[in-house]
Amino acid sequence: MPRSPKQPPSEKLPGMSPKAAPKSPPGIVIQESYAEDQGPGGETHQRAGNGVPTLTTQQGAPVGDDQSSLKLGPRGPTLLEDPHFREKVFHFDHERIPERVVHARGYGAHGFFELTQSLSDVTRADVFQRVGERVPAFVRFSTVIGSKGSFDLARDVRGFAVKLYTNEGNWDLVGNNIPVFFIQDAIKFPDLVHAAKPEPDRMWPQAQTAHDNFWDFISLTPESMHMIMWAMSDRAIPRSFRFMEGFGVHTFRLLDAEGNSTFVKFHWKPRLKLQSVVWNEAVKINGADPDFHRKDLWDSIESGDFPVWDLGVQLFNQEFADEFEFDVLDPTKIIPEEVLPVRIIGHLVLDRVVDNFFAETEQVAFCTQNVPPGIDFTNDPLLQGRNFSYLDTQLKRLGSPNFTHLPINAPRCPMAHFQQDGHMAMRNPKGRVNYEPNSWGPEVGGPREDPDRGMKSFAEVADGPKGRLRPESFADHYSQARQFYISQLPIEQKHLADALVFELSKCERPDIRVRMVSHLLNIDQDLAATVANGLGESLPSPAKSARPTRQDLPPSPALSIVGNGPQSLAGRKLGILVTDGTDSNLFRAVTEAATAAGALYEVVAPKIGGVTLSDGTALAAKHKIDGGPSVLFDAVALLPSPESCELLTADAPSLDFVGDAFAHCKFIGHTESARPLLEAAGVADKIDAGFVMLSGEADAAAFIAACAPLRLWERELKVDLDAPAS
Ligand code: HDE
Repeated sequence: MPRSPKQPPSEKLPGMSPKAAPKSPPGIVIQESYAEDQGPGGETHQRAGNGVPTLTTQQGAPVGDDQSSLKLGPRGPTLLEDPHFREKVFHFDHERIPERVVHARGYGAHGFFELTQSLSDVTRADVFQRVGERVPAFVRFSTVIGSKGSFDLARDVRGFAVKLYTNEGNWDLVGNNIPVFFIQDAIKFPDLVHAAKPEPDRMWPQAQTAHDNFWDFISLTPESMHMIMWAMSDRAIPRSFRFMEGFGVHTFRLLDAEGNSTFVKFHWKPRLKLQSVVWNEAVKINGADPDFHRKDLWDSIESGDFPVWDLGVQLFNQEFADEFEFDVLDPTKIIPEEVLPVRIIGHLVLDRVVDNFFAETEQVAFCTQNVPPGIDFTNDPLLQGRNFSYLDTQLKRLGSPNFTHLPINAPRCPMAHFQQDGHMAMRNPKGRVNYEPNSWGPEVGGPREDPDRGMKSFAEVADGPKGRLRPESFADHYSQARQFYISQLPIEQKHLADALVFELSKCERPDIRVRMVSHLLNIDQDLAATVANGLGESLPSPAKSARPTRQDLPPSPALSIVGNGPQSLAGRKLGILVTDGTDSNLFRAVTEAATAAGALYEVVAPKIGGVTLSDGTALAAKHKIDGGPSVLFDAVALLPSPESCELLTADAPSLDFVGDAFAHCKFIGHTESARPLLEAAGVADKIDAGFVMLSGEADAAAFIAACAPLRLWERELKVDLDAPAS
């Protein structure tokens, strides 16, 4: 086919969905995240005669030469006297602060929380009083085990830490995307984390629980079984931060002005609904794009498609707590939504990426103890331990008790106290008085307590023997694990068993694998049988259990991801494979239908320079085929021209593109001319409801509509290598 001359890049059609102008957050005053150094006249730069900003040292001295260090002769020794060199390298040597012991790899963004239903009947917390009022927010999502430089799609719990800058102080709701935790008492946290992290002699595996130490600890810690069900489910491999729930995990208290308490559990629910990837896909995403999640968040915010989570609360009183079948102080238990509905009271919108990763995302310091008046703690032993740990860890990481002076950590409301000095003190009080009580009068003497507005704890009466104790009411470790398992759809149960088999297959010690299966027997017989079969082990006896597993807890449909999926491609991404000669009308129709559905698209082509469409238009590519594998997309469209398709049939990345999309149960739109590629990829004889023929422009909208369930899970359910022969 004759090629028309390519147009210069600036005139190309875009290779990805056009960028919308980011909306500015309406109605909120956001403090600049980084104060600029300014001269006395407000100028930010010294300038050369030609107006170009001048490079200076930290002391403000103009730098004349930043290319070579000071030497004695061109080939002579470097002089220690060189102040610019010494200052520059000294500063570089100290650029890193210790990464977080856990949750080291994270990504943050700014936004706001807006109240839509007042809670003034149960709490005096200022943030919950006035409907329609917004407070600024900063959120940091994270993996738990991996180092800062690890990959995004590790099988892991995700941190969901929210800082709300309320009018009465910062509120840090430091939660996870899973509503329960591995352990019941904070004293076991160092053991849990040591066991999960790379083994201390060999220092592997990175960002993975698939190793002996983790499963050794877990199989000796029955209280972790409920959390293990969640961690082995697809919740631990989310498609992106935008498609995850968040949970405060612990039971907290809300307090009204009289000090009356209402228990509360906090939930963040994504407007785009839940979605996860499959494990084989996660493994490949980690290779293709280790930054998959952070880029997803950045791209969505930068394109103006701001992610939104509703804030829900489960509110209950002491009577409910007394009657509920599990202890509400036990962080390994949930209260099913079907038992106690989640009431939506507001939403969180993320609408601004950070200006500087280090200053904001790395230096942000969350502390569970940061609660404003009207929100209080319970005696959950994990929460109590966390309240010590987070403050302590910030001192280690940020190096000074003045970490609250950093703009990202500073409250946005007025504050006044007598704490002073220390490393890097940046807010230094003026005047003579730095103590109280004092008799200098209100103007000179500084701030005073306010018994009416000030923090008050719930006046709980506590009594009992001193000792290292666990309540009897924490002893049932299997019933809710079972409830989670039976609440999953068949495809989710399969993934859960696959994950256990995968992880335990990485354990070198057979006794650890078998010990885990003995716990699974207390959760569900079929699950245990499938995992044992997948491992090639015979079934052991069930693990000794402090309480029999309850068989009467009903499934909780709210716990399924697939059952609560989106039914729309909105917010998801379509990968479009094109070549020279691709039908321009069809390409436009597909992109228009995707955009109309609220989906993004990216163009994948044999060359990054792009292609020439059938009408002679030049089309820019976002990815070369081997850099844009189908694992990066939620659905794919194969639109090669007949001439160019032949070339792709011999190209391994092109075959993977198709084969993986099929294996990962994705919807595949294709032209008749793509058939040789389907044949070469070995899927032409497997055409099912997940394939949509794109014969012409009229089919584009139907294809995008067909993608709404996101995956055709029947495809995967046809085979299960782990299941015992029936
Ligand atoms: Fe954390 N946790 N944690 N954790 N955690 C930290 O604090 C700790 C726990 C969670 O994006 C550390 O600032 C203890 C539960 C998140 O900066 C550290 C215990 C939940 C983040 C710490 C727990 C979490 C952290 C490390 C057992 C879900 C990241 C750096 C009692 C509700 C916050 C830091 C961010 C971070 C201690 C258990 C969530 C070491 C002792 C349960 C989201 O202080």
